[in-house]
Amino acid sequence: MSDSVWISEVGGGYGNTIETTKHLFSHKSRYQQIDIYETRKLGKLLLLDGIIQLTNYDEFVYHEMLANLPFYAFRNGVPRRALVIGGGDGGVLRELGRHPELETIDICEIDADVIAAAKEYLPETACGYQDERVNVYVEDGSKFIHERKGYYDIIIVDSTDPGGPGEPLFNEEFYTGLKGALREGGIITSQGESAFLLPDIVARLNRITRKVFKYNAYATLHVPTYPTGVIGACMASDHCDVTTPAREVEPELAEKLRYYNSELHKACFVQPNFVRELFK
Ligand code: SPM
Repeated sequence: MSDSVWISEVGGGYGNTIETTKHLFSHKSRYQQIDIYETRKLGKLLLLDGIIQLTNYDEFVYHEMLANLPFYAFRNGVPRRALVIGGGDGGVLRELGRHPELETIDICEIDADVIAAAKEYLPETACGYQDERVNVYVEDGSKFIHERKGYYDIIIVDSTDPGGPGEPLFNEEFYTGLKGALREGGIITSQGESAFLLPDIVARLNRITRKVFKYNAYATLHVPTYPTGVIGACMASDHCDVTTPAREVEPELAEKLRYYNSELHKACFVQPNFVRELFK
């Protein structure tokens, strides 16, 4: 008898389906339904409210890019203070932790149960919490940023889709708050959705970041287990163009990274015509 169960994320007339072999964790937190599965081919799978957040198979793409695009685009010296909003699985923390230049790595995740579940079932990403520079705040990120005015060099918004607890992270007020939490030279990067699947949200994020910041840009990342196989990283700064790296990746780190490199940093911002149209 097979233990195989196919789990689908469906939405927008489209779906992604993954073969699972064991339901490791299921819990309704104050904010959302949290599920973790063992899959047949992709390692573990994390879903929040039925939306695919990560698999061990391809999470490195998303986490390396969200952490390293702002880290290497930063031009006011090197980044010292980083904030992650959301990202309770710890994957962005793990990537930031590879940089000894960072003195402070704060994370503001609204759902303590996501953090606890990740620590229990997803050690591959939750290992990011073991870094002694990491400070955990279980709070609403849209409020937290107002307590840290002019403080961070890079802020990474690793949100869920709009609609759940991530909803307040998709409006102009939030991005204005992010700008206020940056110090001179600061850069933000946020989960920017797929232009194939959610063009209205991609266009909205572009409109907001273009209005609030002097420079903005949209990167495309290849994440096969997200519906449509791609997702965006939305970047913005008042200080500099973010589409070229200011520094090369250190050779020892370059050997460890599986997706990010300096050439890709430049290439991921080149958009096809239908995305350029969205941004007009
Ligand atoms: N640290 C990983 C968390 C991932 N956060 C982003 C998830 C976005 C998933 N939505 C993709 C679009 C289709 N629903």
